[in-house]
Amino acid sequence: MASKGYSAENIQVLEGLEAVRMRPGMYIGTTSSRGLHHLLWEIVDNAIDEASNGFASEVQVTLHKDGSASVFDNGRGMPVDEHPTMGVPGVQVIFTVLHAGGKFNNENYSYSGGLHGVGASVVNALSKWLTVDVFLNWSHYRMEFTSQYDPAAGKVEAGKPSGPLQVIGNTRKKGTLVRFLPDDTIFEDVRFNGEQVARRLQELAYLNKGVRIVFTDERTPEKDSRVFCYDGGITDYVQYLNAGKNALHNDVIYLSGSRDQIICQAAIQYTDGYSDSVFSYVNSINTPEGGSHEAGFKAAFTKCLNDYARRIGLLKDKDSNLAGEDFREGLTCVLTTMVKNPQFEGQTKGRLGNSEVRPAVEAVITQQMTDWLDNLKNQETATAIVTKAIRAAQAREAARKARDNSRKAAALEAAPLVGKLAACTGRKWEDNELFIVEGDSAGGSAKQGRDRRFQAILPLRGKPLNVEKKRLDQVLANEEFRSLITALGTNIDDKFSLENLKYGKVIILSDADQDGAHIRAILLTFFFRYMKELITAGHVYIGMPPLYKVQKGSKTIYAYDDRELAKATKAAGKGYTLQRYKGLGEMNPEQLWETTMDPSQRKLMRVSIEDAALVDRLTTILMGDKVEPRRDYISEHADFNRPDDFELPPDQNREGA
Ligand code: 1YM
Repeated sequence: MASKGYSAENIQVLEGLEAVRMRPGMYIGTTSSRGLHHLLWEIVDNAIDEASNGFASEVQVTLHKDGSASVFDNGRGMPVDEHPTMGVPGVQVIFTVLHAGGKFNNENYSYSGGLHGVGASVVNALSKWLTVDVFLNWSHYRMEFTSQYDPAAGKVEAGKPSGPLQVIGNTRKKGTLVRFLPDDTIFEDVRFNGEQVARRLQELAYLNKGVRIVFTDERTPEKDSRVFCYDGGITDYVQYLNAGKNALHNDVIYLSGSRDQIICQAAIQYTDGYSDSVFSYVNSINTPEGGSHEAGFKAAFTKCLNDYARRIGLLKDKDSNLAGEDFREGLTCVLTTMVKNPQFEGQTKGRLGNSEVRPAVEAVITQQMTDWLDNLKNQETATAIVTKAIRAAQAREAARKARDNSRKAAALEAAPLVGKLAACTGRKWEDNELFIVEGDSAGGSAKQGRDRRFQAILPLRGKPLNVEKKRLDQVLANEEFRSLITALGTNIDDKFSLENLKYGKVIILSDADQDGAHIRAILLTFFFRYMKELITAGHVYIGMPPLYKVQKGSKTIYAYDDRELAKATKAAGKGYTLQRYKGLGEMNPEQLWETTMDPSQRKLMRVSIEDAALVDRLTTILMGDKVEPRRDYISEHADFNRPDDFELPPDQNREGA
């Protein structure tokens, strides 16, 4: 009986993991680089859970030379005793049964991220091999799994134990070590991006106060190793985000509390800037689209400050309340919440849906913020915040007038705009593309080379205004941006509406030099600050002109980076000519079409905001007025040309390939 039940369960187990390999997208969303990294985050999340629940103090993440990744935590160690119904060790269940996480769920684990909720077994199913070492009860245990073709079965056996749980020896260590090699027959690209991994680990370290996270990239010649550990948690995070800015007050405001089992923390610091930077998280997962927790925070924050402004007489009876956005000008805030069963909604699952969270966060923030405002030692800062908000309200009114005027002006100036913008003839906005091209001469080539049925060209004369240092009314006074806004049709800032967008793709085309990088950065900053949804909805792209042309006889190969150049010259053999393109202007219309505009051949990068907080910090550093952080950043990242160095992690879109 027992042995029959055991083998039946075994069969079911194997079928389960094979389903993951049949439809990986259903479990990890995509098999692109993002999906690959998702495997690592599944394991890291388990380790961080162990630490945030107080059982582990350190998490080590290592990218190995052989392409595998490993994660270690010094916690309790995964259970190795026999599972009551499965009859196999706990670790084996965890790695071979889909959604096994739920079986072990108890009070301690009720705040897990659960964005995809797939767990360790999915990582195993999508790996060539996976090993788990458990250090527990003074013993070192190991179990190994492989996914490989079984000729007898005529199929791939997914995540199958290579043998039983072994006892390797004695140990003083405690914890769990998981190492795995992603399967290159599943993923388009199996190389982990060290920078991306480090960035997320740093974020996790800020969100999990006091946890020491050690990141090592053994693939680099120097074996890069970095330690992230922040005793101040999100307070340190806010200071880090404000690194390039002038803070209005030194002490970060820290609010925390819980209500109805919802734990909530906020760290707040104002700067003399104008942007509104609220970064919210649920169970350590970023929610760039906001949701009920953010709504609760904003409502409470605005109400407390309005009440306070009246109490101290900065707002009079006759004055109307200040708007939430006025209190958020120059605000940097990190808001975290821990929620059981979070529901993520929206196109990119970046918004918290749980309605019970709003009143809970609102209550915590109201109570905490009221206490903070009542404290005598905070009066100076509190007054400065209200004064700044009053000025913001006045500026908002001025901007509204400017916008109305410029709307009228834009209508009057329709003729010169048409002269600049070469519109396309197609009527379907989704298919239409707007190329924003650096320089009149490249603009001319693009106009001649394009397919006018769906490609429109907007040439930019010289460098556009650096919007980071400007207010909305000044941005609107700038002719380059006015023609861009009019061309897109969406309007901007709080008047932005994606519904009126006239182009499915907005493509930035600039030269591969410092100037080009700067123009690109300015445009991205503009989109980021005033049309964020254009980016989050995936409409912004960076065109990638080739860097080299390798010609031999009548055969031409274009190379888009140094790796491709090496390949091209090798393929060409002896006697080729090499041309390095310094600017778009060096290409004639046909070449520009072939290499950069033709959807079947070109390379585009889609711009995404994966970690908006760090992007925001970088836009400030690169575009703001403090020189020093900018110089440090640029000298650290010498090759400033490629957009990934701007750290807007783009999804590499090899279109048409
Ligand atoms: C390197 C990854 O997974 N650590 C880890 C995992 C678990 C435990 C301890 C643990 C949990 C419990 C009891 C409990 C578990 N994870 C799972 C699952 N590090 C890493 N450390 N004893 C040990 O929850 O009561 C189950 S146990 F399923 F989520 F993977």
